[in-house]
Amino acid sequence: MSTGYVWHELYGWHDTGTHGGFIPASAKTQPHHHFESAESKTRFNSLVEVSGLSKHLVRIEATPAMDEDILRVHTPEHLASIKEQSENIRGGDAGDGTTPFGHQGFVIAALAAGGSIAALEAVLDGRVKNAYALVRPPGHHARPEIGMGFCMFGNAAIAIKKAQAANPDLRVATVDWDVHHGNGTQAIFYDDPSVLTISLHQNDLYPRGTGAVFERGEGAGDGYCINIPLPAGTGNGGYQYAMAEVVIPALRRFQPDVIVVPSGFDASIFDPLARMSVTASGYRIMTRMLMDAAEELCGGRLMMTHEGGYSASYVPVCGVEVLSEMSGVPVDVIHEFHADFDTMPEHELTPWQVEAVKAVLAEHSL
Ligand code: 3YP
Ligand code: ZN
Repeated sequence: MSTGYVWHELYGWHDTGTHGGFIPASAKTQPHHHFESAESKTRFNSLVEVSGLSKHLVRIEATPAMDEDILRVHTPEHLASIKEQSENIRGGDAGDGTTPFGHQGFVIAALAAGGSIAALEAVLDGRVKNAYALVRPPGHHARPEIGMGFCMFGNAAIAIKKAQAANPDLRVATVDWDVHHGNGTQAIFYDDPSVLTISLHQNDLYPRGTGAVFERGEGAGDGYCINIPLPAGTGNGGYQYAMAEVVIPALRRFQPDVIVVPSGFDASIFDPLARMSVTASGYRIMTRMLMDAAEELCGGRLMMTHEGGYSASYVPVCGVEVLSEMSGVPVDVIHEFHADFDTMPEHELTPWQVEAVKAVLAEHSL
């Protein structure tokens, strides 16, 4: 069966303005890109085309999320604030001062949430076996009342809530492999036992002070939130160990109907915003592991929705490797230079990575 793919040109038009990274441009900071610029994503989409993958994928059309979809996750105040600032010719900020958007930014943010919705619906309808929504702006940091960390609306959460509105019995597991903590998705489902949220992230990178092992859900949701903070420097070996020891057993215990992956490629070895060392082949292997789990547990149903990843040259390679694995369509995008990065010493599992994973196993009796 087939793999769905979402991209819309407007995702490349989400305007984060001129910054020095995330510092606003000024007489002290020469205007340059915001970290969350379009480039890594437009180049990912370009490589999907040029690699030949796109003709084997099922295009899924993104339509804007409706207000009622956004309001299943966000407060009316947050939605109103985005809409209002969106009218401003200079746009605005989604809440934390580092999440800028341009004039009519609401339209693009609603389309990003809508892309995640469309991809999840296609998987649940059985139109496709699995799907990748290459959306922008990202979503996993957005909390009900505020946007943050480059995220305006919680794209994955909005898609999940909409699917559950149509089918109240739907059990969803999220496996967030973006290098940052999926704090927004976590907060939205914190007391909800129907959605298991798992986040693998660099320990205490962003947001600071969230994503510790002891954050495990509350009330009826206690135990249905699993945080896997990994030490800086973790490479393919540490990630695969965490997947095999924690993620896969937790998925087996939960028995989801579908797996949703907030997918950032900022744990990659070339990312400027984090200090991990995952390579494109590492992402491919993690994809295989999730596909096998999905096959075993939920008819192969797997949806990925794009989050971070800031290496304009490497994100496309990681992304296309993931899509190639998901679709079973071979691609030839790995330059021979990449082999060197797959054999670096940081891919070996270390005792302190084992410690970090064991702490999660103990917390969750896995
Ligand atoms: C947000 C502000 C500082 C770090 C940045 C992280 C954005 C991201 O990729 N989140 O997944
Ligand atoms: Zn990230």
